[in-house]
Amino acid sequence: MLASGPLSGKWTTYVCLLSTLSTLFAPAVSVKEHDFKKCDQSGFCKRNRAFADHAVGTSAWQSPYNVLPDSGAFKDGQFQATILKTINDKGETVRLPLTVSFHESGTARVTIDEEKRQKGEIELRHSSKARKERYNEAEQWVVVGGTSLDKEAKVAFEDKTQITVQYGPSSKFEAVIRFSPFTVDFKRDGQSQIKFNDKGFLNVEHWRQKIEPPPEPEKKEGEEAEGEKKEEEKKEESKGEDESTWWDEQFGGNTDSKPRGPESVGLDISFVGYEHVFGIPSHAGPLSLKQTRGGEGNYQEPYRLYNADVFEYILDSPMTLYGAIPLMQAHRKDSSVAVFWLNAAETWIDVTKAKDSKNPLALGSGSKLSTSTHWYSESGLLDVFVFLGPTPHDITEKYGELTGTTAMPQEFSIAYHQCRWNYNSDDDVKDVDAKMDKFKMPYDVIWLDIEYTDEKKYFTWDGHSFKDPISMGKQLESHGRKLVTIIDPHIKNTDNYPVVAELKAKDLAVKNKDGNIFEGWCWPGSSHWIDAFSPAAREWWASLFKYSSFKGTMENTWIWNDMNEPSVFNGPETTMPKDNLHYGNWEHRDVHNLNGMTFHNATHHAVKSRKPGELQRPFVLTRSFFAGSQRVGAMWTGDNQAAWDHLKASIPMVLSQGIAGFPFSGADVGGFFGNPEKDLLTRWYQAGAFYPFFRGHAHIDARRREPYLAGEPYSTIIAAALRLRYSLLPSWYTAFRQAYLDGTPIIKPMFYTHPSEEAGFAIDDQFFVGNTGLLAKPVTDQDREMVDIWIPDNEVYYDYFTYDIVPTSKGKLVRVDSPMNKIPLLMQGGHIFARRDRPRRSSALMKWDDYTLVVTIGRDGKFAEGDLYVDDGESYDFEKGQYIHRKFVLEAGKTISSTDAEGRDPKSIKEGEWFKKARNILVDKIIVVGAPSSWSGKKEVTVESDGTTWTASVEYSPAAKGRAAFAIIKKVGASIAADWKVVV
Ligand code: NBV
Repeated sequence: MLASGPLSGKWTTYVCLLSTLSTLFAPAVSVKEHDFKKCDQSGFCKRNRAFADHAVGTSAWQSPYNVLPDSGAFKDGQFQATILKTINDKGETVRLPLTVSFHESGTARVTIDEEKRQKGEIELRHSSKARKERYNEAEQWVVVGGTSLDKEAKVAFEDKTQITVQYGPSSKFEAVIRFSPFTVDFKRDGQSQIKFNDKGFLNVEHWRQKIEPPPEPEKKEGEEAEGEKKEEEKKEESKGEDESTWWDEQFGGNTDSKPRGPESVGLDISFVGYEHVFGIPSHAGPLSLKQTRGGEGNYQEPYRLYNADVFEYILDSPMTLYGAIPLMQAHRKDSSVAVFWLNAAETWIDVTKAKDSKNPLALGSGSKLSTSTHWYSESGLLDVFVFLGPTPHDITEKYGELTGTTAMPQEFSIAYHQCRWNYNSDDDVKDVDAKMDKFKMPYDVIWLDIEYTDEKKYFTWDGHSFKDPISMGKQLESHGRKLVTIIDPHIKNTDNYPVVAELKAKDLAVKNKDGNIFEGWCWPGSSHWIDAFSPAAREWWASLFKYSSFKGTMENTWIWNDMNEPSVFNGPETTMPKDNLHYGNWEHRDVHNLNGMTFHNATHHAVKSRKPGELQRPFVLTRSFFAGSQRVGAMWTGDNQAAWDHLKASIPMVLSQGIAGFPFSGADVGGFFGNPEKDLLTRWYQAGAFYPFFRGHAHIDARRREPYLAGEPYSTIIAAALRLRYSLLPSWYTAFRQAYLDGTPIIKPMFYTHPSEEAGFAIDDQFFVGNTGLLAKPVTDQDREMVDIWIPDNEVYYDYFTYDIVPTSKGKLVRVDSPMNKIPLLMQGGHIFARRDRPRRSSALMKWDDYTLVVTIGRDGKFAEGDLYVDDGESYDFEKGQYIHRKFVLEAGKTISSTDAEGRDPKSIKEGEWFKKARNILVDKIIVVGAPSSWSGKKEVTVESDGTTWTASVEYSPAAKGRAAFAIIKKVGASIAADWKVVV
C-alpha cells in the first residue's frame, strides 16, 4: 500500500507501518469471498436450510409446533398462548410463550420466546458469564412508537382449532391463528397476504444440556468402519440433525464457543400473490430481490445480514455488507405489504418464487408468482412485525412510526462533501478550500480521515501536520463551511493515552468470553472497543467530545463513525468473536447487528451535548447501521471501487436504503478504491448530485481527484452538477422534511410512485426526487450518450434543461440525449418546485437568497402544485413552529398562489429572529414550463399579497421545434413567508 505524491519522512514511516499492519491484519485488497461464511459454513444457516429441505422433501410434513389447547387468551388487543414444540418421538415438548399483538397503528406483531423455567434449568458450558436468556432488548434500541395495543381489535371467530382476530383501520385486517400446527394467515379485505409457517419451516432451536460424550475407547485395527457406522446410526436417531456446530464452530482458524448451544429461530414467511420483494439492505444487488436457492440467474446463497467490513465488495451478490435492516416489502399491482424481523443476531434470508395456482389473486392480477421467504437468526427471540399496506407509502409510514424517521438534517449536510483518505495537513485543507472557490465549485464540508490523529489515537491531532486545527476551522467557518473528523470505536491500547486509560479504569469496554477486556487489532494496532450498549460508556463517550476535551474542534466540526460493524482485523470474518460479552452479559452473537447503531447513537448524543444548551442538530455519518439508525444520522455504502459497474450498483443500493426507512444515504462519489477515468468521475458526480448524501471520497493510495483537478471539459461539467445540486437544495430539503415527518423515501423507485404499473416494479436505475416530479436517470455506462427512460404514466414530461416536451406515453421507453455534459433529467408535468439560482460557494451563503419557482404545467394544461419547506437549517427551533411551509398551486392555468401548506394561522406563530428575517426572502422568479398559449402577448401579471397589489413583468416564449412554450415571471417580489397570488 503506497501513497502517491511526495512524501515527507514521517509520512513514509506511516505508510510503511500501515502497509505492514494491513498485510498482517487487514483483508487483502479485493474481497476474498472465502473470508466470509457461506451458508454451509455457518452452523445454524446450514441447519435451517436442511430443516426446510427436510420439510419440503417429507410428504405430509407436520410442523412440530402446536398451540397448547386452552392455553390461549385474547385480551386488550393481544393474544397470548403457549406453543408446544415436540422435540422427540417420545412426545416430549418444550414450552414457547407466544404473543400476537395488534396495534392501533395497524401493525401486528408475533413474538415467540422460550419459557424462562427451561432456561433456568440449563447450565451453561464452561464458566461462561453469558446471560441465560434469549436476547430481548433489541426492541429497546429499535422501536420508538406505534405499539399501543388496539383495544378495538376483536375476535371474529374462535374454536378449539383457531382464533381469528380483526384489527386495523375499519377492521379490514385479519389474522387467522391456527393451532395445530401453529400458523398465522394475515388477510386484508378477506384475502390472504402474508402467511407464517405455511411451509412448516418454523424452527426454534430449544436450549438443551450438552451431554458430553463418553471418552472414546481406543480403536483397535479394523474398527474404523464400525465407528463410522455408529455415527450414521446416531444421525438417524437425531433425524438427520447435524450437531457438529451446536457447541462450538470453527471458521478461518477461529473457534466460536457457544455456551448456550444451538438456539436459532427460523420461520417461513410467504407473500401470497406477490412477485416482487424489496428491502433487507445492505446488499450490492438489484432492488427487486433475487431468488436464492439456485437456478438460472438466481443466487445460490441466502441473503445474509451480518454487519461486516467486507472491503471492496463484489457486485450482484447476496453477501452481507456493513449494515442491516431486516425490513422486507412485497409488492404486486396496487398492493404492498411488509414484514420487519426484529432480531439483531446474524440472519439469513432465502427467497424463492413459484407459481401459485391456488391463489386467485395471483392469476387475476396478472402477477403470476408468489414469493416465499425463509428467515433464520442465530439467537434471540422470534419477533416479527407485519404491515398490511396497501400502499408502499403506508409501509414506509408505519415502519417510520415503529422505528423512527430520518432526523431532520442540517441543511449543510445535504449539500456537497469533499473527502479523501487523507487530507495531509491543515494547510492541505486550506488549499483545497481555496481551490474549490477558485474553480467556482460549491462545497460545504471537508473531511479528515484517520491520519489527522496522532498515531490513530482518536481525540488527538497529529501535531506535525495539523498544527493549528482552529485556524483551519475558522477559515472554513468564514464561508459557512464545516469540518468532519473521523472517530472510530477501536481505542488504541497504548501507554500515555488518557482515553484508553479511562476506558479501562471505568470498565467500559467490550469483554471477551472470560469476562476480561477484549483486545484485538485495528488501525492503531492493539485496541479495545468501547461498549456503547452501556449507559455509563455512552456518558463517558459524551465527555470526550466536549470542546474543552477534544481540543481543536469547534462548533463547525462534525463526526464520521467508521469501522463500527465492528471491524476487527484479526477477528473471525474481520469482526468481533461472537462469544465476546457486552453490557448486561449479553453475548456479542445476540447483538452483533445492533453494534454499529449503538456506537453511532452514542456519538450523535455526544455531539449533541458538546456544550450546555447546544442548539445545532448533530451530523454524524456511520458505516454500520441497523433499523432505527436513521434517527441519528446518515450512512454511506462503504468501500466501493472506481468502476462503472460500481457506479451503476450504487443506485439500487441507495434506493433500497430509502424504502427501508434510512434514506439519508449515498455512495462514495468517484469510487473509493482505484483511480476513476475522468469520464467516470464526471458521470459519478452527475449521479452523486442525486444521492441524498453526496460525498466525494478516495482511498489513500488513489491519486488526488478533487473535482477541479479533472481538467476541461470535465471540471466545468462537474461544477455544473454541483451547482445543480445547490440550486435544487430547497427541494431536497423539502424532501428531507417529508422523510422526517413520515418516513417517505427521498429518492423514490417506480414501484413506489406508480404502484399500479407492473412494468416499472423491477426498474431500479431511475427515480423521482421528493415531490418535485423530477425524474432522473443518471448515466452509469461508459460512452453512453443516450439513455432510455421508462415513462410511468400519461403525464407530460419536459426535459429539465431544454424544456423540450418528451414525445412519449405511459409504459414507453423514451430516448433522452445524454452527452457528457448532460444529466438525463425530466420534469413530470403538474408540479411546482423551488430552486435558488444564484451560484454561491456554500449552502450557508445561500441562506437568505431569493427563490425561483418552477411550474411544470400538467397534461390538462391548467394545473400544477407543489410545496416548499424552509427553516433555519441548523437548530431545533423548527420543533417550535419556526418554519415556513408553503403550498403552491396553479389553478385554471391562470393563478398561481402560495398558502400555508399546513393551514397554520400566522398569528399562532410567535416569530423568532430567523422567521422575521426570512420574511424578507422573496420569490424572485417563476418559470412556467408549458405555459398556455393564452399567455402569449402578456407583458405583465398582477401580484397580490397582504392586501397590496403590484405588477411583475412576464416574458413568454412560444413553443418551438419540440420545445414547450414557457413563460418567465420576473421580479415577483412576494415574500416566501406570506400568502400571495399571481394572476395572469
Ligand atoms: O479510515 C480509512 C477508511 C475510510 O477512508 C473508508 O471510507 C472506510 O470505509 N476506512 C474504511 C478504513 C480502511 C479501509 C481500507
